[in-house]
Amino acid sequence: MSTLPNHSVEANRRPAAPPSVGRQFGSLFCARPRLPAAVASPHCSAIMSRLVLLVSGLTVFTAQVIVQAQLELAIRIDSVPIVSVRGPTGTVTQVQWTDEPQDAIRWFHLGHVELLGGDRSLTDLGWSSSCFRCYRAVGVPSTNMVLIPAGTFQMGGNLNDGGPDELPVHSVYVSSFFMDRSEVSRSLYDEVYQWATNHNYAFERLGLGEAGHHPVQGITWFDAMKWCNARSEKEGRTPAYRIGPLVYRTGSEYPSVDWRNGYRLPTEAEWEKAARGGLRGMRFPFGNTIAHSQANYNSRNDYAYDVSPTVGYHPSCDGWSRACTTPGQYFPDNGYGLYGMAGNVGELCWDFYEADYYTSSPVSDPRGPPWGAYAVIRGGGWYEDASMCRVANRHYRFAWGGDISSGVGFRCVLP
Ligand SMILES: [Ca+2]
Ligand SMILES: [Ca+2]
Repeated sequence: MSTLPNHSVEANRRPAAPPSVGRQFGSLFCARPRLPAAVASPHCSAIMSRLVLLVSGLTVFTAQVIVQAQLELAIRIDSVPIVSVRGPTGTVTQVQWTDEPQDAIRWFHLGHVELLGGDRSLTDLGWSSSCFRCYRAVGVPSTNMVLIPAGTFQMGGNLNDGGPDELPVHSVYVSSFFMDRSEVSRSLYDEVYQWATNHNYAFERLGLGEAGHHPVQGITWFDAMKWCNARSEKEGRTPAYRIGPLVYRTGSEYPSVDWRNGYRLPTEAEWEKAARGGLRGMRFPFGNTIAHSQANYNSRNDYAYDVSPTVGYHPSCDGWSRACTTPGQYFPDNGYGLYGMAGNVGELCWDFYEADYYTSSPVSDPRGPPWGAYAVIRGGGWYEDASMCRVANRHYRFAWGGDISSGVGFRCVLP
């Protein structure tokens, strides 16, 4: 095992997010050995393996209270980088990496660390000795959520293989948010549902789901919102959805949203940015092609980008002679650490669906048209084809009247 040379360092402070918009998660401190100036540019270089990176000053969430806590991070390079995090006991942190620190959204998920006193370490097995990487640690509510960094992305069907409602491709700035790593599971749904019905909530339907660790499906749009509120209240958070001055707990009405608090459905823009996982202009969360090794969907021969050697419903369902869901973390995650952003169950969003919304949507944190008949669904489900699983694909369902679809579930975000 080699150890880092003991050398003097120069601190070089730069902002981690655009300073004018959105929330800033502390600052990235790059400390580097005294090396030629050319080394400072973020390109792969063998000499970069000598870099020492330090990150601190990040936001940690504890129930409703936002507290500032110091997270210290240190890198040691043996055969691969070993990232150590130090901070207050009980803090849950997500370690992220980037090879382009100047690009706010390209911070990728390395892993979670729960601080239990003393240093905790993660090994970056994806690193190659010729490549430069920066790391940072950010406070997250739990290991079941990841931080999606603030920044601008290109929203819409950039590959001209989708519907006209995916156009025009346009730049959208999205503030940072936390997102569930998986679709809401049947077991989490039932647990919060049980708590909710004992605390003055009333729902239109019972959630369905093939097993506890499979996604819940067959829920109404309004039940999903009330459930988000119940999840918030159960954890001591301020709920997001209100009817007038009241917390939204019963009925089937269109609520107002407190965007600063509580679990809620993602906006369509938040969902698409998260699904893209920090990649630029790709068709799927993991690249430009899709196969049954990557997602649970209905494979056909209709699309060149559907390269699955097995066709029809996912082979894990064959024994049952029917379509099915898969456990929430059955396939590899995307760059942000999210599972199931293509297929399994389609996911309800907050926005009303409007086919020409992109021609007039705001450039910063768009939240959909003010009224509508249909709710946006994203990501495609086990019964749908590869085209429906594209990150740019827009789909919808009647929003009103207790309407449900088998194969549609949701996941929550938290500001
Ligand atoms: Ca999904
Ligand atoms: Ca569509």
